[in-house]
Amino acid sequence: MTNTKLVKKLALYSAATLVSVAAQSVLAHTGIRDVVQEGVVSYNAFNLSHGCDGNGDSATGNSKNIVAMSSVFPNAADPLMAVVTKLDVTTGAIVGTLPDLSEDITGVVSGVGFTGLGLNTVQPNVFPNFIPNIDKNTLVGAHSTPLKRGFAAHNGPKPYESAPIWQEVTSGSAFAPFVVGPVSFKSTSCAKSLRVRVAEVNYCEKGLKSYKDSARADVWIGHLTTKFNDPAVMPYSQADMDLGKVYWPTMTIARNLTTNPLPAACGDGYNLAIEPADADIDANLPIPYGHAPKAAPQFYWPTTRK
Ligand SMILES: [Cu+2]
Repeated sequence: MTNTKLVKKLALYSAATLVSVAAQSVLAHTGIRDVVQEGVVSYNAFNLSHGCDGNGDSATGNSKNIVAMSSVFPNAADPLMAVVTKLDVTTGAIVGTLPDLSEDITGVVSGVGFTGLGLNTVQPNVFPNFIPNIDKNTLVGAHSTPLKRGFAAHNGPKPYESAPIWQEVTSGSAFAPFVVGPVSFKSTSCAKSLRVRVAEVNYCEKGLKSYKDSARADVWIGHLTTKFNDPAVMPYSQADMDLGKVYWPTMTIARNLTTNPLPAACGDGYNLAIEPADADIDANLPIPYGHAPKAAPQFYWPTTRK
């Protein structure tokens, strides 16, 4: 082996070591693959990095295979369906709240939500049974298509049956793709980035009899809502909540500080975060029950159909 090849191989080994260390960390939850650059369309994805109740999240028990997922993005037309905060660029502490993104993000109108996120769906997806979440009342884009809010997917058996995401023995990545962008920062804004927090659930069990199983799902909203009210299925502790440590799958949209620098008066500026409000999560994160493609034929917790 040449020295160049040896160096390449060593680099691969250390990268693999980093990945396996990360996979065992409690922070190796479902995340979002790529940072999004300002002004660019991003073909991105959730990275479902481990199964339920194991592989680092739990001291005991094996990880279960994933059989479904659901998601909701903070892009509702009603700004009351999202929470917008300003964050200190160094500490991440919340330094303010905003009614909407109209001060900072190009194209956002005062009193309207973040419909310009540019969310679009991608098929095939992580499972063959695909359920887009569409707001038929809000038309967006050049072709006036209904606003997409998120999506769910499951592995059947109907109408299409597919393998689960295999996680029983060892953690592995599975991508649930989506598209966002382009998103740009106003030249007058002092924001350096926008952290888009997305509610996401991985399901490992389905059916009414699973509703008390703590390994039925991993719910990535980091806090309790009226419907998602079981701390056993999310990385949750009251102590963490008191410290403001709430885990979200987070997609960072980075400002281009070269072509769109902060105005001098901004100082260090701030980061922005937007997340779906609890009412939006409870309305749109559960997988609806019914017949595919509009809904899943099985019950996935939580559902209003019991
Ligand atoms: Cu995790």
